[in-house]
Amino acid sequence: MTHQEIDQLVKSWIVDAATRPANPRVQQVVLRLVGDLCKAMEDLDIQPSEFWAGLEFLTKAGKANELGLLTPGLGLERFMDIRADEAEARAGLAGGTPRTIEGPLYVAGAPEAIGFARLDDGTESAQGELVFMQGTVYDADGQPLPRAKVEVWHANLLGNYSFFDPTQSNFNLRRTIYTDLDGRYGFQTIMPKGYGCPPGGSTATLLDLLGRHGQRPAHIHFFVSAEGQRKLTTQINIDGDEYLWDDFAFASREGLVPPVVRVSDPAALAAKGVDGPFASIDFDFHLHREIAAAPSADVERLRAAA
Ligand code: MBD
Ligand code: FE
Repeated sequence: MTHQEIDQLVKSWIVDAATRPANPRVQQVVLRLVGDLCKAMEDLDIQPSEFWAGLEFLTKAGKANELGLLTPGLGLERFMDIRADEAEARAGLAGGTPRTIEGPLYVAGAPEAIGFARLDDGTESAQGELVFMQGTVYDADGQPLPRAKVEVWHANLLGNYSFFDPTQSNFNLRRTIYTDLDGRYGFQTIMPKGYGCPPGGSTATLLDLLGRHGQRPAHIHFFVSAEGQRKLTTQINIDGDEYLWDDFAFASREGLVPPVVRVSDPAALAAKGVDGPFASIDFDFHLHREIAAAPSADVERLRAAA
């Protein structure tokens, strides 16, 4: 069949078959996606057994709650970031801390603190590297933002996230920190390890067929929000990780790899009240002011809430 014939046929199913007013946006999107799929089936001569294998793959991925993992793995979450960056540039917004993907592992409702929090529950203190991370949240004019909301979450030493990993305590390595009156936030935690897609899962199986790995470099996630500012979704990567520029989720970006400073000077340890060396990471967040000309940066999606 020609693409034109396919378009006509798909329109007859999706549009002409309607007997009641349709939701126009849903109709538009479904018409396009079904048409594009039929064209791919025709062009690639996709056989029925292949079609059903694909459907069964998605069914299994959905049942295992892996569609939110497949999305970054196929680059689609990165693609939405690229489009958001382009929309902001068209609206005249430039500079600011780069965004990068949320990923599937945020949990709402983390314990709140003002200024400073400890993220880890101490269970991995003996094996993990102690980390202090701190900085200031600024608006587009370079003014510090008091009481900005900094939501932070990261993996443990096994690359696993609390809630999704039921062996961890509630909200381990997750906090909501409001900046102090100088716009500063800070936290103590343990150095995360990189994440790997669950072995044997749908995402890992597909990546294997594509000749790809399913590893992420060690990273720390953030949502940063404040009154009148566009919500920032971002991450920092831990410098030196072997996957730093080889992330299966394509989320590494210039500007999101702050230096990690190793501190062992006795006076500096004493000032922190710790008895061993630690890693220190300074990182400031620069937000954009909210403007109507750019699509909302506050992305709606179903998120876990513990
Ligand atoms: C993660 O920790 C993550 O951040 C992403 C994007 C995908 C899988 C695991
Ligand atoms: Fe992550």
